[in-house]
Amino acid sequence: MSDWSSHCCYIGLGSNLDEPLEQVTRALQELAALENTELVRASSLYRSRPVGPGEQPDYINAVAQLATRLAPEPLLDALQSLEQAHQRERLERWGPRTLDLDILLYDNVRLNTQRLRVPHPYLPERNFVLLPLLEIAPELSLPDGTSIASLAQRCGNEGLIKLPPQR
Ligand code: A4P
Ligand code: MG
Repeated sequence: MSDWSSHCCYIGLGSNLDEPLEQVTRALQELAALENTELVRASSLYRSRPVGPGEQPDYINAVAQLATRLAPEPLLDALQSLEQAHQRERLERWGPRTLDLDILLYDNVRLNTQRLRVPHPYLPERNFVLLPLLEIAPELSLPDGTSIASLAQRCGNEGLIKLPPQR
């Protein structure tokens, strides 16, 4: 679907509750099935140490590249419906969750509205986002020209384990 009306975007997936490997694997299939959207590429799955409050289980993270005709807000609506379908409950900020779907990048668009900030504000400091991104898009840069490779190098790979392909 890579025609003039489709947009290139990157989605961050994360889960640390109720069989996280299955949550993320299923979410990748669900992204592929979204209306007006194709899954172009998916990273490996990564196990990561939690960033956030208290004791929480490790996360499974991944990044997906989509080609979509959805504008950013309708895309966010679609992602939030998927989160709801995974029985996501919003209990506390950065707390444990069955599925978190973040729009990391959407073409070279910059948005800063109440509902949507793109590029995702924490992208530059999170290795569990940067290393999967680097795996599927090694030449990628932020809208301001900063390369993902340079950010990934700065973050390092502490607490992050790339998992072998799932059967
Ligand atoms: N929102 C704004 N911009 C965006 C965007 N680019 N993509 C708004 C998606 N949503 C965006 O999100 C709150 C609101 O953010 C949404 O209603 C949407 O309008 P949320 O998912 O309900 O809340 P949250 O996820 O708890 O907060 P936040 O600040 O989005 O947290 P993050 O950044 O998603 O981080 N540790 C590891 N190892 N791995 C993880 O994946 N994830 C988090 C959550 C914390 N620690 C983690 C991980
Ligand atoms: Mg989120």
